[in-house]
Amino acid sequence: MKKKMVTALLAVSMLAGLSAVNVMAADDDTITVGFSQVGAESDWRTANTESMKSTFSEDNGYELIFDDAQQKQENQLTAIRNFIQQEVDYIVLAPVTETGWDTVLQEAKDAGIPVIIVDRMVDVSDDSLYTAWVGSNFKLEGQKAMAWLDAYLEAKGRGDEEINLVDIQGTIGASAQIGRTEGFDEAVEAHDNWTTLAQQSGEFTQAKGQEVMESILKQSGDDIDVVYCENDNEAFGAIDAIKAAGYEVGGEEGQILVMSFDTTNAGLTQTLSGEITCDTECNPLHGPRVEEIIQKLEAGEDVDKQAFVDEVAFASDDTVTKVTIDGTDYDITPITQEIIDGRAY
Ligand code: GZL
Repeated sequence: MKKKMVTALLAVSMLAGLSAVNVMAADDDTITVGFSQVGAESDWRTANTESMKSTFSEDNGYELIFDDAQQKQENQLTAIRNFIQQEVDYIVLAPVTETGWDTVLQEAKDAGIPVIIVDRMVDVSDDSLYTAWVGSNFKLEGQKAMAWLDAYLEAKGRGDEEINLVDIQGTIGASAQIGRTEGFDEAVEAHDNWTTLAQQSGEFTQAKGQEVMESILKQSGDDIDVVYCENDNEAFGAIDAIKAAGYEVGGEEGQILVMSFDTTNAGLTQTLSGEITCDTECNPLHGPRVEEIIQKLEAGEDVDKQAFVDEVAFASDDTVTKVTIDGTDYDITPITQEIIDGRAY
């Protein structure tokens, strides 16, 4: 039952001298969570949704109201307003893009409903409009991937070669796209012999990734050395397009080197085969992390405003097994079937 309704009912019952505590106790323990999810655009998103649904289950003491926004912000705004109307105890938002949230988050704040942001970030004028955020450092993901590329090409004797790169971006304006593109752009900027041939959104989907890759291949297929896909599903589509156009994917000279993000099971399987040469993790298992925030809030404890998830990276071979970003070392682990079998998503 909605916490506020339970509280009001409890007050009325006590005034009327009715012993409604048992009924209240049962209902009062249930925490109602309204979750506005981006959509179902990728394997990563599917794993993220599963993590949230399995965490906020009835057996665990929650009532989860789940809404799939089909990658449209207007659907998320509608869902949040519905959650407010239903007087949920908490609103969890996985925002499709960073901007456009101030008004609706003010409505939630005015209704006294804490909002927890998960995965991508919101860009709001007043950070009191959300209680906490948990997600990834997307720029660091991009920096790790591009540092791996730099070391990999160097190790292959291609450090001074003219390298042409394609960036198949994620949904424009999403934190994951902003950060991964920043990591890409900064690395290209730092290499006089690296050139960005094309940069276009694949919307984090396989179909759009394939469509964009097909178009770029038509224009400059023979010139492409590296394709940086901002998630696994774009990489799956890009690889299909590259092969269909008669090119080879792989890390050797003359092949098109494909990089990716998310380290989903399917992505790591294609890393094991060598079709993806480097897959940088973006961990989707946010259910327990969000629950920890809610349980702390329930207990009246302080929570961190922002919490970054520690993440790793994998490669198809052991050419490069470590990169250093701003003085911190990060392992790049050669992928094995055993690692794939042992991972939770
Ligand atoms: C990253 C997440 C991105 C994934 C994509 O945290 O927002 O959205 O990288 C997903 O697979 O579509």
